[in-house]
Amino acid sequence: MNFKLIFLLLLTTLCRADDGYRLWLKYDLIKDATKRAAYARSAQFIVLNSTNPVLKTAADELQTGLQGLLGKTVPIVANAGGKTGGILLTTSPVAELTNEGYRITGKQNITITGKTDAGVLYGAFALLRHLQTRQSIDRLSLTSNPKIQLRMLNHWDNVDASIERGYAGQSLWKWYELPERIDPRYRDYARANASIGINGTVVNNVNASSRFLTAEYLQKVAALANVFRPYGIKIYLSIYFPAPKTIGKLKTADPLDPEVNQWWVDKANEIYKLIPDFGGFLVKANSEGQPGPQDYGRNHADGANMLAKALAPHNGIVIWRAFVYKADGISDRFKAAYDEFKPLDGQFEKNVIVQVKNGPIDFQPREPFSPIFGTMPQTPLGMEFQITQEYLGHATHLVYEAPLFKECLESDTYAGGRGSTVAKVVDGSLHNYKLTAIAGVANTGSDRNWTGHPLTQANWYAFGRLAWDHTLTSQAIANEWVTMTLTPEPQSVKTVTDLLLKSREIYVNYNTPLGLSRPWTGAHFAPEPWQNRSSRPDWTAVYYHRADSIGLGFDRTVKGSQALAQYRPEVQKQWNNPETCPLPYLLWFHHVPWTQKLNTDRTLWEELCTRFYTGAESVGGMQNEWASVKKDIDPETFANVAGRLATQQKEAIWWRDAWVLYLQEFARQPIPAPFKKPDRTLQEVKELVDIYQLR
Ligand code: GCV
Repeated sequence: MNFKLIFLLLLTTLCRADDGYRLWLKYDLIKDATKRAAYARSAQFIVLNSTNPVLKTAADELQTGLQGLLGKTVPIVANAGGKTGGILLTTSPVAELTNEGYRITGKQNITITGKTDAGVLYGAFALLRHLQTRQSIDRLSLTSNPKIQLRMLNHWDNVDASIERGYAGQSLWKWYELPERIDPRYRDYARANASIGINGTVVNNVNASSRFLTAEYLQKVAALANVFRPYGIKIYLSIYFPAPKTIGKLKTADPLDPEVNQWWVDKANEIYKLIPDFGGFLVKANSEGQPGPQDYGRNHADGANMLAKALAPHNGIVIWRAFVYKADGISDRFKAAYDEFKPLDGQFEKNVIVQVKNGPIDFQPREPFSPIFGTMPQTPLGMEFQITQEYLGHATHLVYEAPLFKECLESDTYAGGRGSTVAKVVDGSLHNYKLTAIAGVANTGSDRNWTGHPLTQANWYAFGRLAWDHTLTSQAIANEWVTMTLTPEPQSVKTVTDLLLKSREIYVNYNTPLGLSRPWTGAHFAPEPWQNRSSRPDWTAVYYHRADSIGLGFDRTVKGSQALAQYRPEVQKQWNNPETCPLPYLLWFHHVPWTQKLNTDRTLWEELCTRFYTGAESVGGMQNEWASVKKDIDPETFANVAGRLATQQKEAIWWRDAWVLYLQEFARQPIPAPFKKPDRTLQEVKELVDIYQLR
């Protein structure tokens, strides 16, 4: 190849716009030559003396990363041959390590030790992260163990490639091409997950199709499992509870029926023949129209235990969701899950975990923690967060979710006295759970950059990092992600990190401040606080905010629905009194008069207006901050984010106008100075919303 051609190739590579596909695993050359040389001295070769597939992945990943960062070849060798300056990968039963933990030590020679092969893989990615974030490798001594055993993504992906609540294209899984054609993207998906410690994935929607349990589809699932295995990731399936009827042609799916039990035993045997390390089943039952054990007069434990017994001989588990609510319209939906599950504490088989959404309703921009956490000491409870932005502006609005996840994890349940955080329930330390799990409903899709909005890759990343270690700060995670994904330039890293950190609060302010919730149209996108008609009362907006001539908010105290009684007395004590209830949760628990003075020295009406207006205005601030980092960001990514922020700005004002104009009809007060009356009418806002509902 002549010199001119090489130069042109290099130029094309350097000028190529970044399409976001490489996520945080970019491994671009470290520009600082001194730093690069320092790293290179300890990374001249990788030593791996094993054919174990996961260890091999660790070595390959390390090699790819190092070669990119250092701009030189880094060979993988079977032994160091007496040379120094290499990275040794090894498994060893080190006392301070749990199964998947790792230890990285050394100076001239670096050793990555795991108790298991997966531990080495996570250690390899940790070392790469260390270099990607330009940290010193002098006297390396990093030890880390995951705090939660099962760290999973839940995909709400359907057989037809659509994704329920997905905003980044179609499903990643091409069911019609599997098992023969393996899309290279499956492996890249596994790499990304392994790099942040995710070790399980449920590939199909909880509103499940029985198709996935047929022999035909199990072949396809097995093909995916084969791709994920070398990355330490187990595959799980959501199941359709009446599958014994739809596939097995039985007359019933009653969990106490012997034939039904046998059908599940046979099905489990069939699955494990194809996928020996199959993780287990995720189940949505008797929820939002999905069938379940209650259809046969049985309870959730009966249903879960039947499946658990079929999976137990293979070490599989059942993840049974607690997202349930009845359509009686009388009781408060807030209370439904607790009412159904609390009485079943201790009645589940050992290999069952009950998966609980972070809040009692449904992934709202801000919810108090679900009262189930801390009240079922004898039943392992897993956490379900939503990474996809169903109620967070889809893929248009920027909401960095680590602060949302942390707010819930750090909430005090008082289950074992002060300091009994939700995190301690979920990581098992409070009740000594033998099984621990955390799941995130994925925001991935077929869009080239995986998540639609380039900056919300950070939410996938943050979920994984917190699943591994919930004590990490939102700031540290954002900092890592920005440095690895967007730019290592310190000033821009700081600016974008700050922008991410404030984004959730800004969204809450213009969208659902002070504890408002669920003011959405059916697609959970446009504002519709006036919506008062639906097939069930708790699918209307007015059910939640309860605006009237006196005030606003849902009274859940003893005078109201009494949902507060589901929390421990210490929590009740703080939240029961509107004077001491934290403002972010105020309208979740109290019907507050419009003229009530809050501790901000403003009345409820003034405070609401202040939040709607300043929230919407702050999006402009985010636009300016983004503009200030332009020089350090890839042009394609920069323009993509700038465009989305501009849409967000427009829609934030839309949200503000919808709320203030609607609520003003109840509050009957002027918009307080210095804010100006919206320059459109409520009718005009409603017409705009109608457009979004046209067929
Ligand atoms: C998968 C909410 C969502 C549904 C989702 C459900 C659930 O109601 O809007 O799309 O269904 O939660 O978590 O099961």
